[in-house]
Amino acid sequence: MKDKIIQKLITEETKRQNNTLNLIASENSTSKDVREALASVFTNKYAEGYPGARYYGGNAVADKLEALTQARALTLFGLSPKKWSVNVQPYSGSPANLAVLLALVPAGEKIMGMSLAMGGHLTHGHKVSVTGKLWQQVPYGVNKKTERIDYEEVLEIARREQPRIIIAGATAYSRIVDFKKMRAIADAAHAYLMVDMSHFAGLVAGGVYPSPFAYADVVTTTVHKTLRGPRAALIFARKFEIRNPKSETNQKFKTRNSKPTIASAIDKAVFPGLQGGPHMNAITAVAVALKEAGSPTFKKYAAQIVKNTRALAGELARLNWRIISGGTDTHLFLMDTISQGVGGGEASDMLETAGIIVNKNTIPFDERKPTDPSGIRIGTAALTTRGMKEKEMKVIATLIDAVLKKKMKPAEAEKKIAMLCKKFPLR
Ligand code: DSN
Repeated sequence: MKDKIIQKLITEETKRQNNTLNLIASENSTSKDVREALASVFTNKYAEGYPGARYYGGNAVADKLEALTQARALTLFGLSPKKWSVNVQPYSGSPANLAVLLALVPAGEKIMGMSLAMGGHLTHGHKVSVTGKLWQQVPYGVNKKTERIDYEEVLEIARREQPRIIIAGATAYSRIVDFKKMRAIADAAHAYLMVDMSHFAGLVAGGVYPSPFAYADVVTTTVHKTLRGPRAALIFARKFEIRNPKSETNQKFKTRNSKPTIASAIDKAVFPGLQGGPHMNAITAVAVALKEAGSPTFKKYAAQIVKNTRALAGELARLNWRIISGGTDTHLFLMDTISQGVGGGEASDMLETAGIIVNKNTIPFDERKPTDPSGIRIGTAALTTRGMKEKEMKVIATLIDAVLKKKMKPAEAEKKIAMLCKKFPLR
């Protein structure tokens, strides 16, 4: 690279990623093929519109690429193109979620999502997000005792509030969501069911987390978490007519010759509603990642993620750390640090000094501020990509424990971590 300053920063970041243990639950490390696709000449192309209906010339190859990506996405999750459509253009998870809401819920109406404080995502209607400004969030959370979703309570809220859409999925919830129950709740409230599977999409693809597709009307996902692709998102939508076609929003999407479907309304909300030209290089890399995620090795990878998370959480629990909800079914868990006298922010900083990267996180019913919450979130997808297994997870739990309880100097921990990292280099 001619730009030496940028080259230096890339080298520095490569070193940082190689020499630290990444336990951030929403991150992963992509294959060389994914990165090669991202850096391809598709970055040069404007392709506003959809395959076969573009606003610029020169899109014959882009059309093939986008159609192939759509086909790979449907195949990966076992979906029939007769029943499901997929939009592969969202720049990332937040615009994907926003596009669904713009397509299906008139502004000002109620949307029901898990509250941020309980593990939900900002774009599920939190007040600081545009989704909480354009719509009214009806939040649900977890039971104080079990720290798991209380479906009876969710049903009660949905019946009372009658939201237009219910969003299942979270960013800091370690348990399997019961999609069948969420569907029954949505039906009882005459609401759409949207599942945001961003965090666990790779686990669904790998067959170690239940698929939401039998129950949801719409499924959104980012591609860069457990799915191990580039930063991008997908929206899967059922090809049925949207309900309440008399509402203003829905009329907007009605075309002269065809009745609006959920899928067509969402396509229009993505482009031209919300975005301009799709990032064709990102879509190229999505296609590569989707193929990788359909391989037998990816199935093993997904299963290993869950084993690793359970091993890490189990060992930390044995060392007397409180794991929220008592464990995990997925790639992540929340750990209460304040009960051992360490704030989440402080814990994250202490671990980073030793070379362990996590994020501070609120825990359910947190009494502290989100800027300095009571816990940390830990995920194993990135370390599993490096080839680490249960044995390494136990070592890492011991190191986390030693650093947080100040039984080991950060410099000593750093040395041990550097050795571990060297044994498991990034791809
Ligand atoms: N920021 C992501 C996460 O960490 O879960 C979600 O957008």
